[in-house]
Amino acid sequence: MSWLDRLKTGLKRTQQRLVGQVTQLLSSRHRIDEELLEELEAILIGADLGTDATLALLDRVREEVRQRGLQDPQELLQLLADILRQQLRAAQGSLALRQDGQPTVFLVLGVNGSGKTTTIAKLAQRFRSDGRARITLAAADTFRAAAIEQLAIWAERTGAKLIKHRPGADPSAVAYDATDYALNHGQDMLLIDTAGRLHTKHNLMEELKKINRVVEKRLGRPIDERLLVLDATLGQNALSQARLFNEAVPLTGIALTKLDGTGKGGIIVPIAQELHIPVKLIGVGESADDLRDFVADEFVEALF
Ligand SMILES: Nc1nc2c(ncn2[C@@H]2O[C@H](COP(=O)(O)OP(=O)(O)O)[C@@H](O)[C@H]2O)c(=O)[nH]1
Ligand SMILES: [Mg+2]
Repeated sequence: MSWLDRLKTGLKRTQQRLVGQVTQLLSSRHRIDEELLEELEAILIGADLGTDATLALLDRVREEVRQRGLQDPQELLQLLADILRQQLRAAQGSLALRQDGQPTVFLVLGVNGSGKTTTIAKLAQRFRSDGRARITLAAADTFRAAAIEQLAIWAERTGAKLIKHRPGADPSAVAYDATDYALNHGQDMLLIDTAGRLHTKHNLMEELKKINRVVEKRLGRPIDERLLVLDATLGQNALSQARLFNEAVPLTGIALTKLDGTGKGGIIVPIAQELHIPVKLIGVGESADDLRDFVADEFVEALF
């Protein structure tokens, strides 16, 4: 299956919930009027664009309808796709990969179950086949023994070096050792896995700040990507989660996972509009091929 087909399949539920409803509305009407636009607004808010993003979008729609003198409801679908494409393009970003021979370092963050460890595994596979083959994985999620084991399995499968300590050990110490290893052993990539849950939210955020600080100190430069893995099935809650993490550790990118498991993929619109953090990766399934760079044009094409 081509990537576009995978993406279409992955976005099927979002497509039905968002575009399906809009199409239905438009075909039941004969002209564009305020009542139609209000119903459109309700659909978009309900399809996880939320109030702010929807109102901003509808402002643009109204303006274009006026300027272009549109009357036929059928023309609204194309207009909507065009506006969305523009907005999502502004939020598209690509992964920062170093070209100077120094290890590229990713700190991967997110709540439990969002997909951090599997995202790391998928990235490791991809980097390996792209010729960035010397990869170190850091098991800085020391909160659960199972998390370390899971990463160890992926390290073995992808031929990566694993740096780990005992369960319960200081995650910053793991991250420090891994950074040290990556610098001393000519590694291409260092991918740091972190915990998504501690006894309190405060502890988690303090721990993440410390990991970030310790790694950057050892590197003598900023980490290349501080990547937040966000579960798309959370819908609107993904926004508050992103804000929380961003306060602790300034994020450089978002990986939006599990788009295949949800009709809530519309959440990418407020993520793009309100967070000002580039979306770099999207995940539409469990295999390595299902995690790709986010490309706004592809996304909109698959959706519409
Ligand atoms: N359907 C689907 N499942 C995913 C995706 N990304 C991750 N998962 C699954 O989500 C579950 C939790 O992932 P994991 O990496 O362990 O989350 P972590 O706790 O953040 O490390 C696993 O079963 C993954 O296979 C995705 O894009 N689509
Ligand atoms: Mg994990």
